[in-house]
Amino acid sequence: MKQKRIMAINDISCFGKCSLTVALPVLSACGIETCPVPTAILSTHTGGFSGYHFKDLSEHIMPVTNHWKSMNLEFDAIYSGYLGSIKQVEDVKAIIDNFSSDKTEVIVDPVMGDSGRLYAGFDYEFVGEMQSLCKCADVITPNITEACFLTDTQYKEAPFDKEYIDILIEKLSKICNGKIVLTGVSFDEKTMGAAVYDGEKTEYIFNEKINETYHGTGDVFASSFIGSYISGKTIHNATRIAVDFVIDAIKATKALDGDIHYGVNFESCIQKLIGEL
Ligand code: PXL
Repeated sequence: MKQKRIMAINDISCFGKCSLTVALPVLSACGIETCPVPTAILSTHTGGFSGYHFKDLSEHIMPVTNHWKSMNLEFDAIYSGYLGSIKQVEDVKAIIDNFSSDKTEVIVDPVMGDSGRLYAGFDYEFVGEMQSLCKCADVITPNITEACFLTDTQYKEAPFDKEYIDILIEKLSKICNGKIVLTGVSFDEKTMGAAVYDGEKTEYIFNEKINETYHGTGDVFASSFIGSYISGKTIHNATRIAVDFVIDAIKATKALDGDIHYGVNFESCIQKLIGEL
């Protein structure tokens, strides 16, 4: 069997453990060759730091992937994360068109916001563009905030009632033809996890709830989910592995009093992740 290969379209935030600095090590640990398409380089991510350096790399996205196309490279998955502009979303749609085949899973993490707010630099026009990218996906992995923006639903704080989550999934299923893994789902004070909609029914996968919001956990979730899913786990098992990986990483960070903006100590949990695959 050939080694699996993923294209990861995301930024490099050089400090702060998110996007490609998470995706590359986690997917490599899963045994998957990961080819990055960096969308931007930043000194830090934009969540909680000021004065960061940001260099847009849009002009390189199509030349990099066009070269790969000319080499007839094939990918088992295309994974898109943080995209810095409408043009970049359009480029990702073109890349999906160029590389898609029956064997290519398109996984869109519609990175746009958290805690009820859009990240710096995003607006409603971008949300509309992200909606159209979700249409091209086999799987989307929004958090509750992103699900609310994508579906024009009022944001609520956890714990949620089941009806609210059912409505979000129902609305998301209208903008995405694929499967949905909705993160940040919690129905009580003690547990938190993800809702998995496989096209027919929704199932919930929970672990302990930890009250602080650590930065980068969405990317830790998406990368470990994709690594497990592309390694052959079912969508439910891959979600279980990712939910547990995120909680393990948060606990490891909390144990060392890690700053919530500095990302989570996922490195100390990689051994266990590998053991689950
Ligand atoms: O983790 C999401 C993310 C990725 N990349 C950049 C970000 C953020 C969230 O703030 O700023 C640059």
